[in-house]
Amino acid sequence: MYFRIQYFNMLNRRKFISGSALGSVGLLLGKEVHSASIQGAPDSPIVVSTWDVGLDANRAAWEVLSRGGIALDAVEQGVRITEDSLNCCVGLGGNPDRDGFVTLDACIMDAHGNCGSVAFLERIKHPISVARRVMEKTPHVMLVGIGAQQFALEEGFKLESGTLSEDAQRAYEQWLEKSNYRPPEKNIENKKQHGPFAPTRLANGDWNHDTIGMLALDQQRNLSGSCTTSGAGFKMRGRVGDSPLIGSGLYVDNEVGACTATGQGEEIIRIAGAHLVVEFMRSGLTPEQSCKKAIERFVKLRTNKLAELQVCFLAIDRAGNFGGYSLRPGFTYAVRSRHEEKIYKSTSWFDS
Ligand code: SD4
Repeated sequence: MYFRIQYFNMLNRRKFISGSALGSVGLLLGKEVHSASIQGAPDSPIVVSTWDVGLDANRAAWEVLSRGGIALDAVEQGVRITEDSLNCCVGLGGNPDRDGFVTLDACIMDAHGNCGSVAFLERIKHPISVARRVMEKTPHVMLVGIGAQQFALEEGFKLESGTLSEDAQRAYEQWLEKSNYRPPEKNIENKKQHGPFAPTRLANGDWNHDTIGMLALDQQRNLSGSCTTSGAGFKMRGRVGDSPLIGSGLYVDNEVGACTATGQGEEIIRIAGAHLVVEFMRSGLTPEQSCKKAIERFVKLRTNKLAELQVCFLAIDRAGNFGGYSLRPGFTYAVRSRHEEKIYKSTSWFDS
């Protein structure tokens, strides 16, 4: 108990150092660092999404928003780009489970509390679009596994081959050498910084993540969100993370704001992360303050288990103000509005 209190105090001290070190706005590695929620544009639609891959996804979402389209279409079209990309781990190009199969999770939610979700879905290219069909064409919110696949096929989606991408095949073969639950200890520095959910190094040298969460506010000032992932690499077969769970990986309340999460799904589920952040915004906190408070809740709950974990939140309020916060450094998010197209680096609880 004593140790835990000491440890918690130590974390608080570290947090203080982190907060003061990043207390001002500046430019780091070409990415803006900030310590307060960023003001959105009252005269512009806006889309925000997790990680650097969000930049391309935002472009597709912006096509929809800038033409006066609805946020729901924007968040679906946006993340489809990421699901499509072979240079990305989000869709079928992602890392497989420990049995060698890629299984996908996704969910979508609109301004009216409508939501749809799929989990443990195999050999279907666009889980986000299947999630939308679940929302629009069934009396249910969530379909999983073979039932989700059957529904997708009935809806005209194509059954893909199930062959692993070159990057995933390489990563799987490396993983099989040790068959540890965690990804190969290939890049220790990267893992130290990001935890087990470190981005994967692709053959072309790029770093990439296995998840994208996107939030959009359209011209009618309606919010929607989407989240899609291949989940944790080399997970147990049947494992489902936070990303398809409404309230954990994604939540939208049109009167308040929206949030999406990324990082270790088990930890995000434990605190119903995205819903928690939205509730903090409801109480009057800014998006970034709300994300930070959810991380603080998590730290308190998991004080002695924080080593190597990463949990990140990204939120937007109904006025289009946005902000993010993560447990450890490394979380980035992309923003697109009439006034900016950029990647922000979020502030974090740990400074290193
Ligand atoms: C999951 N939250 O399946 C996802 C993983 C993730 O960046 O976000 N990775 O647990």
